[in-house]
Amino acid sequence: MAFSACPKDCFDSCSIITEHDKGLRIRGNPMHPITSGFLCYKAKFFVDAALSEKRLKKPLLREGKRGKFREVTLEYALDVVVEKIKEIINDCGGECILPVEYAGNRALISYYFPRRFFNRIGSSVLQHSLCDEAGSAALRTLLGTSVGMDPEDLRKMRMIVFWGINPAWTNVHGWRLAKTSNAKIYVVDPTRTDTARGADVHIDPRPGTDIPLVLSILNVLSNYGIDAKEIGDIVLRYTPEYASRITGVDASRIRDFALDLLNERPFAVHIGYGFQRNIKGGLAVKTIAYMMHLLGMDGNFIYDAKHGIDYVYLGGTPRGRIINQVNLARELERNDIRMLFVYNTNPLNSLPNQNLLREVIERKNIFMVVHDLFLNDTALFADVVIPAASFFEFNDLVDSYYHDYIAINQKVMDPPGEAISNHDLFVLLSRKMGFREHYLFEGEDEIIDKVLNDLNVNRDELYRKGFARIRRVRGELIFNPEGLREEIESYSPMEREGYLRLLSPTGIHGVGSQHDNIHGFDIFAHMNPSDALNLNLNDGDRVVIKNEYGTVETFLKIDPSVKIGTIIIYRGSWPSLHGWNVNYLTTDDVQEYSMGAAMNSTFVKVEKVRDV
Ligand SMILES: Nc1nc2c(c(=O)[nH]1)N[C@H]1C(S)=C(S)[C@@H](COP(=O)(O)OP(=O)(O)OC[C@H]3O[C@@H](n4cnc5c(=O)[nH]c(N)nc54)[C@H](O)[C@@H]3O)O[C@H]1N2
Ligand SMILES: Nc1nc2c(c(=O)[nH]1)N[C@H]1C(S)=C(S)[C@@H](COP(=O)(O)OP(=O)(O)OC[C@H]3O[C@@H](n4cnc5c(=O)[nH]c(N)nc54)[C@H](O)[C@@H]3O)O[C@H]1N2
Ligand code: SF4
Ligand SMILES: [Mo]
Repeated sequence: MAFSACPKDCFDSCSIITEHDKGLRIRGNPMHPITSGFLCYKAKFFVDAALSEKRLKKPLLREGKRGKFREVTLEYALDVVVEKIKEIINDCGGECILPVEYAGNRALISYYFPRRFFNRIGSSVLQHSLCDEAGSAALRTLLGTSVGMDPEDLRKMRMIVFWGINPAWTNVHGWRLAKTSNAKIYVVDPTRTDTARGADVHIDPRPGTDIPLVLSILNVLSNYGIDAKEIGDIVLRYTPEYASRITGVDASRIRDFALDLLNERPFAVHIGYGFQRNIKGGLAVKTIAYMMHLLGMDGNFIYDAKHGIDYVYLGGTPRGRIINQVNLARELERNDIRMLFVYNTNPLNSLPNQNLLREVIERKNIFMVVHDLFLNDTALFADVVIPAASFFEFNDLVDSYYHDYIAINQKVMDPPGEAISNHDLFVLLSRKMGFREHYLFEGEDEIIDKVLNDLNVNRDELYRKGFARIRRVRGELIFNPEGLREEIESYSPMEREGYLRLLSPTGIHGVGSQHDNIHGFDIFAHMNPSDALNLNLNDGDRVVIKNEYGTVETFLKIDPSVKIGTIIIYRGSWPSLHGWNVNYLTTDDVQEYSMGAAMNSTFVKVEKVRDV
């Protein structure tokens, strides 16, 4: 028996008990206060994925057209990569190389160690902006921090609001915490998700109208001594009746919500990542936090968590120029990046505006190195593919952006064939580059010990239980409403005549794009019955969905849980398996905060495919 720690990009960071004497079996660590002895739906596929015949075992070298390869040895593949890196550095400098990485594996060594290599060669640096970054930046401007409360304190709340998040699917242990508390549960989400169904009250604003919703709550609260003086007389305009026309939420329900926020204190708000991926998403997060401040609840949001981990030690200090992630295609168009080195992410799936991204990489003949476990869409586009290890195949530590535990991940088997962990890959690359610095060769165990020492974690306890509690670092909240009034004045709801708003939330089956190749994702276009009636569409119809970014074809599912005027296609399905995914339609426009993602501000037309 050993302890694994789930390194997927997920709030819960579960501690896992792994049996590996007869086959490989996993279960949730019963001692862990958050994991509580169970794993999520998608964890069923971790073992299948790790043992899958589809795993990459040998490096591949492109031969001719993209997608055509021959197998080579790891030694040879790394020689090709190092030669190319040296050539590019000589010709145009380290900044012409861009590591494209994200949270496919967010264990500390796997995530940070490769950065030491890229800092050493002076590469460009990817500015993460695809997930929660706009909301984080917005919170920092208002409160000085995006680090929220310890979710275990949810048990002490009288009311819990899940605002634009679907924890019944995306944060199952947080959902359990709420459901086993005595708190009244509110959900604010245009979609009638499983979370909304399980809540006491579901408020369903039109997407992108959370700001007027909050302003109308403040309008109601102004009658009860809550004075939103920092934003002047704006709240006077937002009577519940006025806001109801923008949000689609009945005025009486807005009033009830406002009074519950006033009377059911202390309350907590788990501010979702999903809903802030919209053009004014960061500002929406900030407006919610402002409302919480006025109610004296500003410490009670959940968004990020930090624990005094020394990231500079783990990854070094980046010095290169910064390239934004969300609109990578446009960045590549206007600069001289000649190599993308991809690991821990699947950009030819997860980034918006896929048509442009693929076209630019092709047109500019950008050399792509891809380190992954599977031959996914990004790997299919690569010049060199290097097989990666699964989390059963290396030692690491996993922290959490949600709770206050760090967990140990122990190696229980060797990677198949020549598959190699992130740590070991970059050690080999450093050696081949002729580098000498000790930090490029530091071993997994040495790094683990250093991190544990810094965090004051007792090593024996960690290896006995699988996890240890660490201290949340948040500091004082420093309230700064400067500019908020002007920002709110600049808000106007987005609409497009004749179009539906496309939401691309998280499905239940996988994490990001992981595992569509193992068991298949939901690839339907989900539509409310009333929109289907208007458009003369029936369940199961083949439909074409299009806008200025692209055109896709799929089947329609009539789904009353979808808000009128919107359409839902879940994110993450593999274009190479289905010919498309939702990011062939999504906008790569960015928000003001952090140049953050705004995929949920996409509009599409839907028509029936005519038989020919
Ligand atoms: N339309 C739309 N698009 C979205 C979103 C949306 O809401 N709508 N959400 C966005 C969000 S929130 C996120 S976080 C991103 C996620 O998007 P990505 O960052 O692309 O995450 P994944 O799709 O999970 O891909 C992670 C990849 O890392 C690989 N991997 C796993 N472990 C390892 C390892 O140890 N080493 C290496 N080298 N590779 C490994 C996996 O096999 C997988 O191919 O997607 C974004 N895309
Ligand atoms: N099963 C599973 N769990 C995961 C992941 C996974 O891939 N699979 N990925 C992890 C990652 S990377 C992330 S970022 C999180 C994401 O976790 P969530 O934040 O739960 O993500 P989403 O499902 O994208 O969005 C949540 C909800 O936002 C709603 N929404 C969209 N627009 C608006 C709006 O304008 N206002 C309001 N109020 N709501 C809106 C959508 O209807 C959706 O139900 O989940 C993590 N957990
Ligand atoms: S994906 Fe999330 S809930 Fe599922 S096992 Fe991993 S950390 Fe736990
Ligand atoms: Mo994310």
